[in-house]
Amino acid sequence: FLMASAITFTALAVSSPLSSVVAQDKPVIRMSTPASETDQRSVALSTVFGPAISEFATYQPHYNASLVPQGSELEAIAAGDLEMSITSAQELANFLPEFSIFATGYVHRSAQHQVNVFNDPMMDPLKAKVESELGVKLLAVMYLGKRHVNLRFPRSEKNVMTPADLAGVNLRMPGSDAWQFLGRAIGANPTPMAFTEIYTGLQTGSVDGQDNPLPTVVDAKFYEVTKQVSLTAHLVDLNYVAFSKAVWDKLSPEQQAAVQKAAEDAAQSGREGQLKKEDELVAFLTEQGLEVYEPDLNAFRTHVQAQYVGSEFAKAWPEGLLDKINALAD
Ligand code: KDO
Repeated sequence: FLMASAITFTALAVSSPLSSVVAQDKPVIRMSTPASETDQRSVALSTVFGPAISEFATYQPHYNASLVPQGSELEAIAAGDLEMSITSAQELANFLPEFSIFATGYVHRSAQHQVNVFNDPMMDPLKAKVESELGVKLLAVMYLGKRHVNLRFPRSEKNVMTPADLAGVNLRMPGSDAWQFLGRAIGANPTPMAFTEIYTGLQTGSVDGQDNPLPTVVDAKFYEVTKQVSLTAHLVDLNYVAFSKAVWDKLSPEQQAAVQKAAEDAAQSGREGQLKKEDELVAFLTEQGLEVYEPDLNAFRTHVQAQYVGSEFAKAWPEGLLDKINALAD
């Protein structure tokens, strides 16, 4: 993909019987994600975002990190090798450390809280920085769900009620500092691994478990190779719809407005789908023989928050931002 140009145009030369030649150039919007085609965010983008922009652009999704490896999407957009992705606060924090605030355990409280934070004027300087430094526009916030601890062991072997119970547990977490810190903050021994390698990692026992929201546990079939979920809800997780500013700047104001609306509508549709699945899937997982239970949430929250206070991450947070986030409604 490194050879590709900033925008790939499909040039379609049509010879009409009247002998005029019509050249129709539509930018192709390549979107790369580690998520599968059936993930609710993928479904929302292909059924809502793609059709809404089809008059002037071609939405072209690439799933399972088949185009760009997980974690390299922002660089790819910045280099003009990709037009779109759904990126995480953890990935953004690699470039702009202040984004780690949104990757911190127990900061976002719900899907609606994420939306209220994203739409608040407090986000404007952060969005502007992502645009000027990475050439990426953050168009909307997508709901990934509440991340829980999902282990290979039955509860009789490992009963996860407090962070102390995760001591020595090799928990796969995505490979960046903000993710690894969160893994340690919940008490585990985090191991970095790409999303696409988790299933095999769990199957072979190279990791003891992983953390993801229930819809992902089901979509990626992790339930086939694990025995329990402790509903820690340590991160109400999100992805931002990330769009190339170079492509954006070539669109007309009407097209820009259409892309913006399409992203917001897709995010809304994906959020509804994901919330519904989160509700339904405890029953499904229980039917599959997994033990799904609530730990001592107060113990987790208190421990995690204490790890962030005074950390390198917290030092990068703009003054007063955490208070503003906390003050917003759910
Ligand atoms: C994961 O690797 O565990 C993660 O959940 C991290 C998210 O930021 C996001 O990239 C997600 O994977 C993928 O979209 C696959 O669901």
